[in-house]
Amino acid sequence: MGPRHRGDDVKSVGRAMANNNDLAVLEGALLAEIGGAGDLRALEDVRIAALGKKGRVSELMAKLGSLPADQRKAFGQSVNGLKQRVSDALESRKAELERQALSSRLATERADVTLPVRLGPLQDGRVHPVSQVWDEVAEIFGDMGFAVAEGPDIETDDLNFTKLNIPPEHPARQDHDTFYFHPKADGTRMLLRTHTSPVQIRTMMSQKPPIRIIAPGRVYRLDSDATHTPMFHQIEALVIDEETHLGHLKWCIEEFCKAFFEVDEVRMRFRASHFPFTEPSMEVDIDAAAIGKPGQWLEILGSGMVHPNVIRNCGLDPDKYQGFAFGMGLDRITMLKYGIPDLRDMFAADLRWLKHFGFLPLDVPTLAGGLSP
Ligand code: 2NL
Repeated sequence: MGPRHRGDDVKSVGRAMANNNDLAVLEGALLAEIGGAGDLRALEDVRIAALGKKGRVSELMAKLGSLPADQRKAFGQSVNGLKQRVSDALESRKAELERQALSSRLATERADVTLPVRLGPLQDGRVHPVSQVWDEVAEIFGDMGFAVAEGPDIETDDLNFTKLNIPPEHPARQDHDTFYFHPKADGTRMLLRTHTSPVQIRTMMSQKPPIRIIAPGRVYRLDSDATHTPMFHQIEALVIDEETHLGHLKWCIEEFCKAFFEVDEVRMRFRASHFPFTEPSMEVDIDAAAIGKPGQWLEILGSGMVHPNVIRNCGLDPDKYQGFAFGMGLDRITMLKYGIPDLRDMFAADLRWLKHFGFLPLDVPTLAGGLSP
């Protein structure tokens, strides 16, 4: 619609003044343009050209004043009627174009919410097997009512050794191959904890029984060969109450082993052992059938009833309270469960190894959803 047409209309109105035929022609033309507008922008252009301040319908209204008085009313009514019908046509065409735009968007931007999660950047990252097993173990013991306790990696001699019934001259101190810091001015020596037991000591010193905790964490020993790294991961468990006994310990360990290795039965063997902080003490082996290799025993943890001296050292009455504790190497049970052959690869930060043995971030272990993917 060019300006030439517009001029013609105005001229014709000026000439014939109230020619209803002219109005009908204009209405037909406008309705055709509205029907022909292919999108919302084109339709808006049509609206402005018709009903805008300088639009063709508005200009007709402006001519009203120049008409003879007897024609004004009828002409005004005709133009208003035209204006109303053009507005209605614009409205309904607009609604139709909006419907079309929406359905074409819905057709092209379809989302199938039943598709598996697309990981995007998460695709490349992997959770370290030890982190995965850490979470698995926390899930199993959490289900049995244990809380997770954590403590500092840098500890005092007292909490790491003395309170655990390992006095200064005790030979077990040598067994632990401890990393010591330089002595402080007051003579005390800090160290890198050699086990997570100080976490349990702290718990016994600050909480009243019943106590049910696991303490996972990094531990350090001055030792490095094919089966030892100077930093490794341990998880210890502690239960203290008034009547906790060896039967509870055996049940708890058996339930853990079945849940962890995801088997219905596990054959176990308890061997007498010795730790300064437990009496009696037992090492626990499981039948390797649990990992698909029947016919061998696998040592998986050390355990025992907490020594009365340890309970007393933490300010609790050993005549009132008793309980059990056990400790195992997280790295070792990780290697056993997931068939990882070499300990030293575990901390080599080799991305190819991590891609092979690692877990997807969304494979969070839960008892309900299955512990391992
Ligand atoms: C092993 C043995 C063990 C404990 C850890 C413990 C902690 C407190 C009191 C008594 Cl506070 N015991 N922990 C007990 C027995 C064994 O670990 O071979 N770990 C790899």
